Amino acid sequence: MTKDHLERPAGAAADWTIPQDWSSYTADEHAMWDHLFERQAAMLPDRVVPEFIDGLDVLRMTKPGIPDFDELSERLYKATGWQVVAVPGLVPDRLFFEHLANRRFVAGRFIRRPDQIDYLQEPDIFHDVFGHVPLLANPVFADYMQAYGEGGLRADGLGSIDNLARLYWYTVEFGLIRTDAGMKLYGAGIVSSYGESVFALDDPSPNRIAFDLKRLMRTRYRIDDYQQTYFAIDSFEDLRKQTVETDFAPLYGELSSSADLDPADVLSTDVIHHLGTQAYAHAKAVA
Ligand code: HBI
Ligand code: FE
Repeated sequence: MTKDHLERPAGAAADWTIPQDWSSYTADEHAMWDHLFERQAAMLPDRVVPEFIDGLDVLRMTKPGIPDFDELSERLYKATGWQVVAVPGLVPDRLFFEHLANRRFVAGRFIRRPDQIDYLQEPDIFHDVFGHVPLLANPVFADYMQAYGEGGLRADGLGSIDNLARLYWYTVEFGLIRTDAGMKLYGAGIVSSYGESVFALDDPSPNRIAFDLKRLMRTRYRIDDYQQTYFAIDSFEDLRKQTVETDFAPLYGELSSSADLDPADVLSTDVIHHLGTQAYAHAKAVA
C-alpha cells in the first residue's frame, strides 16, 4: 500500500515531522509500552535474529517507558549515523524515501489504545520504534535502509514504486533470516506482533521461501492479516549485496511484462524451506 496523496496535518513541518513532546505521555501510555515490550521481550530471544537483541542493548531500549527520541537518536547516531524523528502517521512515499535516504527513520508518536493491543491499521510508536529501530543500530542493515530510500526516489521516477514497496514489505516488515541456529525473525511487522512472531516461524500454514529479488517484487502482499508467504534471506550482507549492488531499472522493465503473483503462489523455481498448508488463510476465507 503506497501513499502518494496524503494531506499534511496542521502543525507538521514541511517534511511532516512533529515534536515528539515526550513529557506529555501519560502513565497509562508508558504502561502500555511496558506491557507490549515485556510480552515481546519474553518471547523473542530464541526467535529473533541476535542483531535485534544487540540493538535493544546498544540503544538502551530495555529501560522502562516510551523511549525519548532525542535520547534514542543520540545513541543511534553514534552507532550508525541514523536518527528517529516523529511524524503524525503515514507520510507520502517521496517524503518517506527522502527521510530514509538521509538516515532519518520516521516514527509515529502515538501508542495504541487498550482495545488495539493485538491489531491496529496505522503504525504506532511500538511498531515503529520497537519493531524497526533496533536493527538500525546494525551497520549493514542501516546501509540497506538508506539504499532503500535512495532506490525509492529512483523507483518513483520510473513509475515502479509498487514493485519496490514489495521489497520493503517482504524484508524490512516481514523478513525471515537463516542463521546457524536455524530460521529467525527480523521483520518489524513480525517482531512487533505477538501473534505473528509465533505464526511466521512455527505455524505450518505459510510458505517459507528463499529470498529472490525479482520473484519477490512480483508478489502481492496482504495488509489485512498474517502473510501467506515469508521470504528468508541468508544474511544481512547477502541482502545488501543483492539489492544495493543491483541496478533495478532493467528489473522493473522485465517486471512490467510479467504477471503479478498471488501471496500464496509457489513456483517450480522457488527454493522452498517450508511448503505452507495455507490452512490458516483458508479457514479465514471460509469464516
Ligand atoms: N509513512 N510513517 C510512515 N511509515 C511507513 O512505513 C511508510 C510511510 N509512507 C509510505 C510507506 N511507508 C510505504 O508505502 C513506502 O515504502 C512505499
Ligand atoms: Fe513498519
